[in-house]
Amino acid sequence: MYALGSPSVRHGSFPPVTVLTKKRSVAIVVPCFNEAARLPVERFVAFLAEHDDVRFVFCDDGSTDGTGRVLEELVARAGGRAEQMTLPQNRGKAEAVRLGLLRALETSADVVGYLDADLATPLEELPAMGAQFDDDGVLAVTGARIQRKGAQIERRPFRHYTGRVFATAAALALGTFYYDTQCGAKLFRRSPILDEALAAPFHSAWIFDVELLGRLMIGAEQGAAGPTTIREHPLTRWRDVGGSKVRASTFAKAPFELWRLSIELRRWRRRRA
Ligand SMILES: Nc1nc2c(ncn2[C@@H]2O[C@H](COP(=O)(O)OP(=O)(O)O)[C@@H](O)[C@H]2O)c(=O)[nH]1
Ligand SMILES: [Mg+2]
Repeated sequence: MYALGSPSVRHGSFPPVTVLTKKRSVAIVVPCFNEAARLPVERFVAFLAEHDDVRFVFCDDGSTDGTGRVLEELVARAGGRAEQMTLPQNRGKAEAVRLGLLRALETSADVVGYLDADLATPLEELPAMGAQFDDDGVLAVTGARIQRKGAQIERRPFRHYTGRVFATAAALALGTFYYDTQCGAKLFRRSPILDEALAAPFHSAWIFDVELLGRLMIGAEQGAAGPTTIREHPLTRWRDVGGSKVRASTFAKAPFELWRLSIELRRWRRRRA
């Protein structure tokens, strides 16, 4: 067993040695909408067996394909460190993630977060992301899919290039540099700024990640107590998994959604000031 927040090294047959000493507990929300055929149950179970400081909150968002039964099996094999939340009707990823994070904050976890059910971001990326919280000023760590030598970022060219255009527009809407707002892997430290950011449903469905980051940045700017640094973590591996539920029409709506979001964030800033 070794700690999620502390990458470990193995020395021959000796037990793993923790390199970084700050151990913390992490609760990760996995939004699931009709994931019965895709959910990599074995990978979740194996990861839980190796990391005793992590738990998962699977949020079944009104699935109609038997996802609930697959999750029941997973939860039964998780040694008490996975739970299933069931929303009777489909509320969309944004609300499923928000409700899941609120549930995760009811546990004793120091860090909460979310991750796509298809494990496009592999679970093995989490320890390095979690280790970033060793710096007490860090509020959030988000995965960044940066194509570069030495990394395996497998993304279809269409998604890559539309993603780059969107990311640039999202950074402009946020008024800051941000490489990749849309990666499905994000971690947050328990803090008053996070509580505020999750207090009300998001206005945007598909680009709620940008809205959440915007709310956190506004909280930090307005001097709320606690950690304020948001870090992007360049992933070593990421893979576009087939079976996506995002329709091509969604990309067409992106500019309009971003415009609406910048108005909404201005309102949020005024309300909190
Ligand atoms: N709760 C919820 N999750 C969804 C919905 N649509 C997609 N997801 C989840 O969002 C994650 C990413 O979905 P995916 O279809 O792989 O999108 P893509 O990788 O961005 O193309 C997965 O965990 C899905 O189960 C939805 O309507 N509700
Ligand atoms: Mg996916």
